Parts: sequence; C-alpha cells; structure tokens
Amino acid sequence: MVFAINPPSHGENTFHAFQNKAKESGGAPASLGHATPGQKWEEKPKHHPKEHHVLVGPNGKLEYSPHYVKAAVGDTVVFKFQPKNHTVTQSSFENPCEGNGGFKSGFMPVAPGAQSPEFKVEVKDDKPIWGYCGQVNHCQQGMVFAINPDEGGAKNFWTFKEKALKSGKKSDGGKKSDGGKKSAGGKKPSTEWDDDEDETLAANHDSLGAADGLASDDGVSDSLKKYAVIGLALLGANIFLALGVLVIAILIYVRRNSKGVSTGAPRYVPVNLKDSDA
Ligand SMILES: [Cu+2]
Repeated sequence: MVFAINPPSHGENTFHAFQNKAKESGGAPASLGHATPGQKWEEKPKHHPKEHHVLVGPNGKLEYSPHYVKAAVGDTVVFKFQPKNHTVTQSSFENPCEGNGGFKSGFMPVAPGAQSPEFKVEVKDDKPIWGYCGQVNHCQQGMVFAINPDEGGAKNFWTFKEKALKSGKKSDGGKKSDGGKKSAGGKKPSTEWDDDEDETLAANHDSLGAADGLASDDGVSDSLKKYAVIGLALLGANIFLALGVLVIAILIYVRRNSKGVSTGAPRYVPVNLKDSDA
C-alpha cells in the first residue's frame, strides 16, 4: 500500500516500479524516496532515550514526585529542585538514608519563585536505583525515591520508604506509635496514611530543626515562627493596652481629685448658704 504524487510516467521512477520495490521489501514500511537497494530495515526499532522528570520537594513537601519512575536503559531522570534545600543522593535498598558512594547532587538551596536547578541521572542498566535527600531528617521522614524498583516484589518503593522512616525512629529512643497501623492487614501503606505519618513526623522534626538551627529549611517551622511572632505581638499589644488603661485611670483619678479641690469646691461649698442664713 503505497502512493505517489506526480510520479513520472516513463523511466525508472514510475509508480509501478515504486510499488514493486515496496513488495520486494517484504512488507516492511517503505520510505518514499530513500529506499535504496540493499538497505535493510532494522528488526527492532531503536529505543529513543527518554527524559523522566522528577520534582524534588514540590509544594514544600518532603518527597519526590513521582516517588519512583520506570526508565529504560539509556534514559535520563531529570530531578528538578523546588524551593528549600534538598539533595539527590544515591543509597541502597538496605540503607535508604546512607550514601553508597554513587551519585550526589549536593545541597541545592532554592529560593521561593526561583528557577529549578536540575540534576540528571543516566540509567545505565536495568537494576533498581535507590536514593534519598541528604538534608537533616528529610530521609527519615520518607524523602526517598527509586528508579526501576521491583514493584511486584520485595524490593518495592514502599518497603524502601518504610525502611527510611524506621531508620529515623531508632534514634528516637524506640518510639513506635505507628506499629499497630502498619501491621494491620499487612498491606502497603495507603497514601492517606503516608500523609498523616509525614505530618506527625514533620511536627517532631520541627523541634529538632529549631534546635540545630535548620528551622528555616522547613515550611512547617516557618509557619510556627510566624505564629510565635504573632503571639509575641499580641502579648506586646496586651501589655501596651494594660499600660494605657492604667495611665488613663491614673489621669482620671488625678483630674477628679484636682477638680474636687480647685473648681468643684467653691461652687457647692455651703459656705454661702450659711452666710445668708446668718
Ligand atoms: Cu530534602
């Protein structure tokens, strides 16, 4: 099934000759004009390398979006850093929050509204690639990613993330408030549960962040700061108001007293009455 526009009716390049060439090529797609004799069509279409885009910390969240990607060998995963200060660091399935000597973006501080710096990871084989954010306590709050995890098997992204979350709890003195939830049903955690967990952990992290001076890296602690400022302002306003009321009260008191002495007294002192009576 071929066609031609304005083919010559004589010579080598007639439509008929073109059609015959198409038939000779054994059903493979014929290309107009370029079908030189002896040219063989490749059996397997070549894979065109793709770029997979992953946002690092979108909307201030401590996560990569998407959490994991499926990429073919030769593809590139482009990490785009969103505001705050994150990293893209390679680790291993066994130790999600520890570098394994592989790729490392280093810290990427991004101001709100600024352009997203990028970090590219080339997929060289089809083995899973695991990674995390190296910012203090981000990995322990589940900020991990994977390329080609075994989603049908044991080494899937969600198990990897659980490991990351657990690695943060060890240093917390064995606090395991979520133990019950996780084992219930033995299923992968739902996203809803994940969000809850992130929030409680984020709250825990705030005190830590404030303590080690990294509070500004956290949106949550930023809002806490705001509340603190508002609270202080309110307190200040209250004190100011109280002082004002006190000053007014003193003024009124002083004025009343002085009235009693200077202006009020001469008018109503019954001295005149006494005088007229007498
Ligand atoms: Cu991070």
